[in-house]
Order: sequence, then C-alpha cells, then structure tokens
Amino acid sequence: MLRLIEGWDPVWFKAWAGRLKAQEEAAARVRAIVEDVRREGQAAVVRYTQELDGVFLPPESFRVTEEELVAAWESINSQMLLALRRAKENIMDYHRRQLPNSWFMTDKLGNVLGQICRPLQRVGIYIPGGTAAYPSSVLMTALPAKVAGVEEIVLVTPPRPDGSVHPLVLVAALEAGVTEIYKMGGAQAIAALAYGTEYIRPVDKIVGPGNLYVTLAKKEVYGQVDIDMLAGPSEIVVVADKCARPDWVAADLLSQAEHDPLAGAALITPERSLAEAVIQELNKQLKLLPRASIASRALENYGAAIVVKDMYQALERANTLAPEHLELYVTDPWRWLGMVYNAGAIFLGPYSPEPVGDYLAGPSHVLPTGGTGRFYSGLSIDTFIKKSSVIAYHPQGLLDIAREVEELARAEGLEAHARAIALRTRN
Ligand code: HSO
Ligand code: ZN
Repeated sequence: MLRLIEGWDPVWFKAWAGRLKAQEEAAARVRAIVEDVRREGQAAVVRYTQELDGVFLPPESFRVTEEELVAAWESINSQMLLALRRAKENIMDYHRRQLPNSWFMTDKLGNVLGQICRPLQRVGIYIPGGTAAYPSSVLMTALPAKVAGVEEIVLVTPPRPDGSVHPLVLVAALEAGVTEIYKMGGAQAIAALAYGTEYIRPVDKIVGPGNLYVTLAKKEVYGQVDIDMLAGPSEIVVVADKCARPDWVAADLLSQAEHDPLAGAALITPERSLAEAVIQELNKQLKLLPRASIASRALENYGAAIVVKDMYQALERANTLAPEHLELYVTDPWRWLGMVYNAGAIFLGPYSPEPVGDYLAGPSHVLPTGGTGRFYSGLSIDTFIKKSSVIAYHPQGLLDIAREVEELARAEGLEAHARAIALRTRN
C-alpha cells in the first residue's frame, strides 16, 4: 500500500507537491465569499455560516460569551489543564529567546541610526474545526503572539453543529491570553477579520492553519492584512538508516498521515530492507488506528518509501521535498544537520519523534508545507514583529552628504528632493 520507490519518481513527486493546488472553482467561490463579506458585513457572515456550517447564529451572537468560557473552564479535568500548562511553559520559554532587540548605532560622523522593533497591535488566529479539535494549535499561535507583545489576539473557529465551540479550544485560548473569540470559520471568517464587520474590528495580520478555503481566502485578503503563510496539509519525511526501528518509523509516518487524507508521509533510506520492514509495519499499525481510513488514504495517494544510494542522496531528496517536518533518525544525526537546507522543523535522533514538536517541545507547530520550506519559515516571534528604521542627523552630518544627495535627486529628475537638502545647507 505504501509504494516503494527506487531512487526517484517524478510522477509521485508531482502528486506530493500538488496537494494544495487549488481547483479553479474553489478559488472563484472563495473570491465571491470574501467580496460578499467585505460589502455586506456581518449579514454575509450569518448567511455563509448557515449555508456552510449548518448553524444559524444571529449577527450579534458570534462572539463567545463569558458564560461559555466559564462553562468550558469548569468542564476541563485537572490532568488536561496540567498538560496545557506544561506545553504553555515550554512554548513561552522557547519564544522568549527569539525576541529581537531594538538597536541604535552611530555612523562615522556621529549621526544616529537605528531600528525599532514593535509588536503588531491586533492579530487574528484561525483555528480549524472539523474532524479534530486542536487546542494545541491555539497555544502554538497565540502564545508566540503574546510573548511578542501583541495586545489584541482575536481567535476565530467554526461553530460545531450545535453552535458551540470545543471546550478545550476555549480553555487553551484563555490560558494563552486570547482577548476575543468568535464562532466563525472558512473564507467568511478570514474576510471578517480582514475587513471587519459591524461586530468585529479588523485585524492587522491573520495567522494559523486551515483548509483549502481558508488558505485561498488568506491569499485573497493579503495586502489588506498580512498573513503568516499559505499552509497546506501536514507532512513528514523520515530519513532513516540501519539504526532505525521499523515500528518507530512507521508510527512516526502514521502520526502525520492521520491528520488528513491529503497529508504526506515519506521514508527516505539507503536501506532497502528497512523500507520493506516499514511498509509491513505500517500495514500492521494502521489497522489499530481509529483514524485508519484517513491515514490509509493519505499513504495510498501520497506516501512513499524511497530507497536511495547513500545518505548524501537521502539529504538531497529531503531538500527537494522541503518538508514541514524532517526526522533525521540516523546513527549520527548531528553530522547531517548542516546539509539540511529546506525544512520547517528538524527532529534529531530516535527520541525526538514528530509529535513531541506538535505538542510540547516549544517551537510552534505552524510550519511551511508543500515545498514552501524553500522560502517560508515557521510561525515565530518574527511573525508578530515589525520594524521601523530611525534616522537622526546633526547639522554637520547633513552638510557632509548634501552634495551627493542633491546629485542623485537631480539625476532622478526630482528637484524638490534636492531643494529639501539645499535649503538647509546653503545660506
Ligand atoms: N502536525 C500538525 C499540528 C498538530 N498535530 C496539531 C497535532 N495537533 C501540523 O502539521
Ligand atoms: Zn500533528
């Protein structure tokens, strides 16, 4: 069921890389939804929530209330709360390290130059609903925003059929310092965050994972607001050698395959016998999973065990895939780390299985997928920080560069630019 590939298979690679390729009709549909929300505001959100989520909510009742939060809080068991808090602590510790400093310098003449770093003021976080509740994604997006200093963190998530939100999502939001929560999902939620409605003030940036519609909508509103990335279905690549246990490799591949029928899971190894053993293990373990049908569809369509010549070729293939998660489950993983150019997150050795990163290690699990690891980074403090440059010249400093500025300005045909300098430096 998992195909064995010798060397490389361009047809398989095309399928893997094309998992998020938008169908034209989805893009057109999303454009229409975004436009309707922009023009009509909350009324359009009401309509689409009824049509697409099957839930009718009056326009003023999308915001999660204090009572709902209290009820969620009371429903949670202490074991769960401890787990969330452990994750929270690790995520905050990790992200504090990333905080940038504003800085100032003096140039050769003593003019002051600098860069001021400031958090965004108001950000929107999308949390998917659907087949699974993801409180972990709440922590992995809201906490970095909090640590960065974002004051207003607005969470949106689709309502369940009974009009409620999963209590764990609400508790995670409370723990993470989210300031507003709205029950809305899909393209209509992204549009509402970007343009605002009568009941929701617009945000500066929208982050977080979502399905194809959400991703297309983020692309549509980009420019009105900033976005984190265009994320697709989850994926994992395990580079393994003869030290690897086939059952552990299989378990790691399944951990991402169970997310989505469009998820991708690939093993790359120089050991043919390992590839064969992992395929057998997968078949065994798959049967025991509650989400077997999702995982098996993912493996069937996008899974692969790729047998390569040696570790160099293994790394080359991994860099081509630029996976969201890359496990180096090999004898000396540190030896190969420097050869990884494209990967959202890298997991080293037998005791760093991918799910550790999904929940508790500290780095955000919102990571680039579908080959976009070539140019995107995962969500981090940088996602929520913008920078202003600072220029403070003194009279002598201006005099010193006056001639060159005027020269360049006149060459560009911009006389007013030249005069702003001349006026101050000639008497
Ligand atoms: N692996 C997912 C994140 C996640 N896993 C949430 C479990 N819960 C991101 O690719
Ligand atoms: Zn996961």
